[in-house]
Amino acid sequence: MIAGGASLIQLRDKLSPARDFYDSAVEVVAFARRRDVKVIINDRVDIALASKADGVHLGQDDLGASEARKILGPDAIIGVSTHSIDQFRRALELPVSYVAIGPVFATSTKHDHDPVVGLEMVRQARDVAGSMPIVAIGGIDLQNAASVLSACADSVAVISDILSAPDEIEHRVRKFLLLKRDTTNNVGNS
Ligand code: 3NM
Repeated sequence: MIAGGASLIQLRDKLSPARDFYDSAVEVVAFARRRDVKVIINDRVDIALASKADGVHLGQDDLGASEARKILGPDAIIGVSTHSIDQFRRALELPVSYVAIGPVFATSTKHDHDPVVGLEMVRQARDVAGSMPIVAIGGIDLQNAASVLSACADSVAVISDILSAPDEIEHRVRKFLLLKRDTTNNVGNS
C-alpha cells in the first residue's frame, strides 16, 4: 500500500489477542514511519498509545473520542465511525480529526454492519460537515469510488477491493489515488 502511494493506513485486527495486535502495530508503525506514512490503530487506544502510532480509529462502542484525546494528546489523529446523519452530527462536536461514514454500499467485510447509508448520506454529511474531513467506507471499489468522491467525501477507506488481488495491491492503491486526483480536479473546475 505504501508503494502505491497510501499516506494514511489503518491497522485493523478484530481477531488477534491484544499482545499480537500490539506486536503487529509496533512493526507496522516502524516500517511506515521510515517512509513518512501515518498509521492509525483500529478500536484500541491502548495499543495506539503503546505502539506510538499516529492515532486511533474509534467505533461507536469504543472508548469515546474525548477520552482518547486526553490519552493520546492534541497531535494524535482521532477518527470516529458513524452510521447515520444523527451520529455524524454528534461526531462533529467531538475532538476528532475526521469523521467516517458508512457503510456507503453493501459490504461483506463487516458482518454485523449497520444499514447501508448510500451516497445521499455522504452528500448530506458534506452539507453539515464544514471543514471536517469526511471518510467514506463500506463496499467502495474502483468502479464506484468516483461517485463517492463526487459526493464530496474527502477520502475513501477500502479493504476488500484492495485485498481482492494480493499481487495487485500497489497497482490498485495507485488507481484509487488517481481517481481521487481526477475527481478533485473535476469538482474544483465545476
Ligand atoms: N466499517 P470493505 S463498513 C470496517 O460502516 C468497516 O463503519 C464500516 O470494508 C462502517 O471496503 C466496513 O471491504 C467494511 O467494504 C469496509
